Amino acid sequence: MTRPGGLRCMLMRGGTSKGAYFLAEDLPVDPGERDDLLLRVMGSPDERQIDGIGGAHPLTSKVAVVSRSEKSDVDVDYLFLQIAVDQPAVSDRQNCGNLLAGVGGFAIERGLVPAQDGRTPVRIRMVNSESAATALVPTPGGIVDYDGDVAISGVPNTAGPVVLDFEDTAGSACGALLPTGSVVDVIDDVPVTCIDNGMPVVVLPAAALGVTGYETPAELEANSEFRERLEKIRLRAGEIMGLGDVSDTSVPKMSLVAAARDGGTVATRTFIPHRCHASIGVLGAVTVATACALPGSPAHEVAIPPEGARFRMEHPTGHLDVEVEVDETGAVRRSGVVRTARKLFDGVVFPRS
Ligand code: NQM
Repeated sequence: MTRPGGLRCMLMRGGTSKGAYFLAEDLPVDPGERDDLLLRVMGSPDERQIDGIGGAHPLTSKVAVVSRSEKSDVDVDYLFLQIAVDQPAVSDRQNCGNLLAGVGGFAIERGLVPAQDGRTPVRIRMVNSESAATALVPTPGGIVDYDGDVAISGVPNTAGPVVLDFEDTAGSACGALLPTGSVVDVIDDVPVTCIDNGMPVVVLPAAALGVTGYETPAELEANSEFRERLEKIRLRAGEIMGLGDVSDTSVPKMSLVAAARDGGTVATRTFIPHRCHASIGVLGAVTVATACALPGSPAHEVAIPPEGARFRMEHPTGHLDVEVEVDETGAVRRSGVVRTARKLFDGVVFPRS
């Protein structure tokens, strides 16, 4: 429902990201009109997004568009849109497993899915990648409960667990888990794995780029020589991954890997793709974990493989645990993660005219 001059919107933290959640019916059907409206809602283009509700960083300039699904085997459709901060650009070329954590609760709150007493499973079609996920949302007494005692790195305070199970994520955007057909490609003398298990990512050893992989995001972002080389590799990787000219797109992401320092599987620093992530994206982490599981990959060489399926991905503000099972042929059996989400605000947003 739109209100005069405004539109219904819920602001949520999903995992380590924050975004505006809309029902599809509250937005224009035409994608061009919709994107123009969303730029005005978020306050883009402007590096401070001062005239909108965006948080002036790619991780807090995100939108989830949710609707009842027409497919019989899923409850809701979730379209993720990345709203550029300082460019007039909206992209649907990637998925977001962090905002996904809020989709189930939002769908229940908006009456798209009836809540059960205890936990409510919400089957979600991730429109960007034509893959599916099931979110288990805490709903004691039939009401979404965001509170709980689960801590995730990168978020102060605890919240209720949202268990996410993914299906068919391999080749989400590139059509194959290993879109170049190889576990290792060499670009600009750097051995890389071009891989897509829910997120197209180029996984590369930090040491081959002359950094340790333990720097802070600010230190890496300040290193312009390193960033130029990283972007050069990314542009070439985009081509061989079948993504075309990626100079203006948010994928592939670039994940540097180094030996774990804190008891985890591997240490990561991820560029998304121009800013360095404060932690790591969910599907990004699933994808890097998959690279760690593939013998012969540079990630496998530096990783300490877990005994079971749980990979602890170290990142600048802690770690993210993901579950990935790969069979002996290198095919992905299953993947999943536990996240938290929280409703921050529910109301009417007024875009600039
Ligand atoms: O990889 C950031 C995030 C993401 C995406 C990005 C994400 C994912 O942390 O599933 O969640 O890689 O742009 O929200």
